[in-house]
Amino acid sequence: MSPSEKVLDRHTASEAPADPFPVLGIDHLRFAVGNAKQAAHFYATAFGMRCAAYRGPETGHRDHAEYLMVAGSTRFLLTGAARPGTDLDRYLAVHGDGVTDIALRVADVERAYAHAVQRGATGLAAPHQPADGLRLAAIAAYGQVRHTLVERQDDAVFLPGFEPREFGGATEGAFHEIDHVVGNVELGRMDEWVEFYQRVMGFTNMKEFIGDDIATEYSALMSKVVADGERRVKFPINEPATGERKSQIEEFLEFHGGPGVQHIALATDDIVATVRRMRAAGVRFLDTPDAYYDALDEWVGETRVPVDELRELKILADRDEDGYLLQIFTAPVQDRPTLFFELIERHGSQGFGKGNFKALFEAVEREQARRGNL
Ligand code: TYF
Ligand code: FE
Repeated sequence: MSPSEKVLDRHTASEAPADPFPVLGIDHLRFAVGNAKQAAHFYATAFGMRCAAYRGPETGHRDHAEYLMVAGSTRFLLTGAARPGTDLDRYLAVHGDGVTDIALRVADVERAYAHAVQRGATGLAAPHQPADGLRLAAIAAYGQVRHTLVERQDDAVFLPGFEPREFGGATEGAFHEIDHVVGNVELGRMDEWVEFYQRVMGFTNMKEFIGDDIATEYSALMSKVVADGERRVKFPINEPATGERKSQIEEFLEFHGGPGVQHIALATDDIVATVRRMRAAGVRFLDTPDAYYDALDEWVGETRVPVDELRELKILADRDEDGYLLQIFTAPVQDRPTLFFELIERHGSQGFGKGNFKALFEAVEREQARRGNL
């Protein structure tokens, strides 16, 4: 950038209206689970996360048992029902285990909530202060997913009633942050939800998308990505596309019982170590045929990891004008073919693995066929 362009940039920046909905990042993801005690054990042993805090009947929180699992800046809040008759029971009966809240950290809850509601978002909880240095509100997103808006001072408690509880935590091969969170919505509604994030949060489209071309050829899905101006939060939104075979998105909608979070991408600095430890702990990843690795050199070239090691672990690679990335996808992590995870190690590329869509979707379809859902 030349000095004159810099001046121009500053000039336009100062005249542009301030971001009405500045998002500082994902505060945490809340998971509704059938048994939080056992889910916490899974995320500790299989994912290498550390339990940091707990609240439940023993701590005066009567209805739910909740475990806070952390890895770097990643926070998963696992919520189970500690008694019958809660809303959680009804959620679980329909949807099974899944993500119910993509909580966003904001600088000013009052302002963010007022802006969101004024722009047409459905308010689920008005701004309130449940503890010192902690202010919360909530708005509705797709399906049963909500966005809790979190304004917290660094010394605030995670949520009221949480007490320290420590177990788990891998010494190596952990991931450190959430890279993106993907939503599946009904046929024909992707653009509505893209528009929701633009209108309500001021998000913009990222250039990577999956259009009809890819949809009809392999996977029968369409996808667009929205992100905040600082690219701290990235939300791809998928919808099914009509093809010859049943879309993987339709399979999700059927088994989840409507729209919901399809996958969570976790960023790691050492995908090889992360995949090795997760495989050793019994996590199953999607398979990739050898032919993929035979051709890899031609379009991706050198990466940090020798191609033989990528082949051994079934890690995918992609390159664009900004750099490359390494990525891999787990099989679904619960009984239903719904939520799964992605591990991603970025080296410059800000994409989502466009070059891998064909290989990836073919692998997804093999899994669908194994379940008899293709
Ligand atoms: O987040 C993404 O866009 C990539 C690719 O069903 C992807 O991880 C897209 C759709 C899908 C699985 C992976
Ligand atoms: Fe992804």
